[in-house]
Amino acid sequence: MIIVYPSRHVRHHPPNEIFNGNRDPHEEVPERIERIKASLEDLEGLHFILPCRFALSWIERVHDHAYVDYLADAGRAAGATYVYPSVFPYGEGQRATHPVGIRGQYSFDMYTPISSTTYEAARGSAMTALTAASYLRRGERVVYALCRPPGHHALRSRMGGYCYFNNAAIAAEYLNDRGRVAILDIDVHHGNGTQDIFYSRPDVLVVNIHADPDELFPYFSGREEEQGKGAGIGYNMNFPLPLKTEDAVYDRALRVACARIRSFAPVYLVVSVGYDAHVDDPIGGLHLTTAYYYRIGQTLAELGIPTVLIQEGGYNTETLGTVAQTFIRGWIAH
Ligand code: SP5
Ligand code: ZN
Repeated sequence: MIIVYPSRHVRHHPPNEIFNGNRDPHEEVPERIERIKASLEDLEGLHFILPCRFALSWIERVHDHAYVDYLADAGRAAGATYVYPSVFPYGEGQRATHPVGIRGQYSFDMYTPISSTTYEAARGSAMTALTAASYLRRGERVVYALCRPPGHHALRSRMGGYCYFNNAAIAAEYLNDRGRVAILDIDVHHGNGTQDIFYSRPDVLVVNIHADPDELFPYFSGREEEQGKGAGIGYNMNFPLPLKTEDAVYDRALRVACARIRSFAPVYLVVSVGYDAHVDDPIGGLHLTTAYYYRIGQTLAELGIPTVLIQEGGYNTETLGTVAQTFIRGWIAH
């Protein structure tokens, strides 16, 4: 198995997030990916590579050019300080080069920050996903992209939920040149960005298993009745689960999700892998065990579809490494 690791992600490290008016420590830290990588290094037969460069046009197959530009510009304006959509003025010595309303136009939440390092990190994360996808197109069966920052909340032209570019959607678009692609999202949060990007499309199936959005971020999407629109009706599927759902109930949803993916018969599978459905995650809400991640790995590998794994969330830096390693061991052992 090839693991793509974006070494430059470490430069994106927002110290805080502003949530419900509080300045909390930021959960989406560089250590997440470092822990996962370190733990995977203990496994035999994995090959670690750095991302390659791809044209920006691959990102712009998914994201509006104006949004991509904004992210770069606003980052330059912010400088070294992290700027939050809900905090204005920007900070000492900083000048708003964009009216604050523009920030609202390009954000769907109030706490995902930008600094001068964000654009480069987000681009590197997208390149990580593209690199993984390119190995798949060259015949690899499974490639794991350790993307950071994550991507599945990012809309065509809005950031949010710690996400800037939608890495899974970018990989899926790249792979879609060769035929139908299915995306399965097992992050505990609903992948609203991925759903929205492909909502009208019958050639990309999007399946999401997540905690009930009445209870958990992103709150405004992820309901069962969201099934696609126009030509895309029937090609979006949501499995919202009650808080504290344990392995057995989750597994029933996973099996229905896999049956739908099989019937869709995709050429490629993209999995948005979050480890935040784990019982020990600080911001999740589901109660999956470490051992169950072995079963998830096995179950997905058994689909037998060439797969790119895209890292999304997972915030307990103490357990992340073990959970990721267990998931990959399950995959390899299937
Ligand atoms: C990719 C991904 O998993 N994004 C998740 C975004 C969820 N954001 C919710 C923010 C609320 C958490 N803040 C609580 C801080 C407690 N220390
Ligand atoms: Zn998440």
